[in-house]
Amino acid sequence: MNSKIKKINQVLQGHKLLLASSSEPYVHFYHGGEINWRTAVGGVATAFDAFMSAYGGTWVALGLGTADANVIDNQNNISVPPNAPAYTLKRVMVTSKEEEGFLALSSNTALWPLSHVVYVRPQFSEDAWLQYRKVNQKLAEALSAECTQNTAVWLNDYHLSLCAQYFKKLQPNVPTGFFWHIPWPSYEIFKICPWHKEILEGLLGADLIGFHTQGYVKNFLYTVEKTLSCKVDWQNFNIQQGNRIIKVRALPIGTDSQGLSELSTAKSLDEINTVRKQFNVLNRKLLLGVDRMDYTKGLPEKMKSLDILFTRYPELVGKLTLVQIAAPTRTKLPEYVQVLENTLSAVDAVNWKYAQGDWKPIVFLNKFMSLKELIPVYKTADVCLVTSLHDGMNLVSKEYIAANSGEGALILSKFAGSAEQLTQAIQVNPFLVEDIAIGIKQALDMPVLERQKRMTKLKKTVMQNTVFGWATDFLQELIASKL
Ligand code: GDG
Repeated sequence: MNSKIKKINQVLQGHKLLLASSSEPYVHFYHGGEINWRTAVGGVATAFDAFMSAYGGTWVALGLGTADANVIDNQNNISVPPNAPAYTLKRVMVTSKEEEGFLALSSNTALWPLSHVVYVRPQFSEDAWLQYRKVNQKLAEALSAECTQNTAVWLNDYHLSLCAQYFKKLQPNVPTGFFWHIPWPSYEIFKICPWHKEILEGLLGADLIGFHTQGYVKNFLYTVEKTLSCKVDWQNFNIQQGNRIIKVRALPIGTDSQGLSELSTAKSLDEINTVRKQFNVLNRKLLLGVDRMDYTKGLPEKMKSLDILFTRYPELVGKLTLVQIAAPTRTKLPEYVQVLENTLSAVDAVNWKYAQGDWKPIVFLNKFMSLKELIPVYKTADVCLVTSLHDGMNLVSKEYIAANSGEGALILSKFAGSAEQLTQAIQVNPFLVEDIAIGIKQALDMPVLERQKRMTKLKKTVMQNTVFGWATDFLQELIASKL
């Protein structure tokens, strides 16, 4: 047993771990009459898959894939990863009405835009709220059915905000942790949600509530203080509700940095050259973006920044290529259709204006690439561009650092949670497109020694703050809260 798993075993003190999130790490679907599978896109699934593959345990999630129901056993379980089984995925099945209300309306068009300050208006509907409550209740019941004598439960993200309260009614003595993976907005914004009180009460069912930054913790505590009649202990960041103490902690998530670094080190010069040839950057700088195709990630702004860069510095035309991998997500929602259109028209405008010969400034790939496929690209990229308008943490910024050769530069939005830790990155305000262009110029002009120096410090930060360390700290706080 390796040391990171030993440590988690120690802190769990014999408790069986039950993890829950709305999205599942592996989705089964029909393709041409055959059953196929794919990994989920997104930070929560990626981070926990590394952790669960190493630790084992049970992960409870909604089974929304078209073939999900056809591959589970009579307990709704399936062993995953499909090609190297290491832990159990328990799928909770819901009706299409429940799915629509829960995901498309209540979560993705309400709580997601509400929590990210990017000026997309949240939309609320009574019926969606009803389905949201039902699905949270179903998940709580599925978790309760899995509980044995010594179980610890870890709930994840804004989709499950009512689950802790429902679960505690069924299993009052089971240590229950909750991690909110996106920003927590100010009280003035959060109270726009017609059910803000119910959501807070739901979250306070947990014994421990985690956020990525101290700023989100403070926003949350202030929201609780203004909304509910409980006492907030600002010195220790605890909430007192009756005779219960609920801990609220800033615990920034990390990546499997060591694993990524090892996989990256194993990539040969040939593989790096293949990436350079594939993107036509053998003698050019490779700029890289990896984002879900989401309006919070600042993709139109990133594309437009190249126009400003080339207008100000025409000598750079032909000298660099931005490869943007934009994984499709929530594709049926109008705001997502719109941001894809805006991004594509910005890509076309830049490519039409500056392309010459066999070179074009932006290679835009609206597709999913697995983390394994991303590693050689992370390793090769001279610059990584993360321009989120608002982001809970942003794991891509950390993955790039872990997998990069050591001479790359990271341009990072000031409004990503990771900006607090990654202080040697070139930090920009993506609401001002010129600032992104200035950041790119700074990265390109930076002497190699300074890039190496910054990257060495960034690597140290990322290596010291891994997903395993994060999970260990969270579980340690959780188990301690019940002692
Ligand atoms: C939420 C919060 C927070 C793999 N292939 C692709 C791809 N992946 C993986 C990346 C990375 C993950 O998806 C994306 O994680 P992020 O953290 O960048 O973003 P969200 O999905 O918005 O995650 C975020 C996170 O939860 C964890 O708490 O950091 O703030 O919003 O691991 O390797 N990603 C994309 N294309 C691929 O082809 N975009």
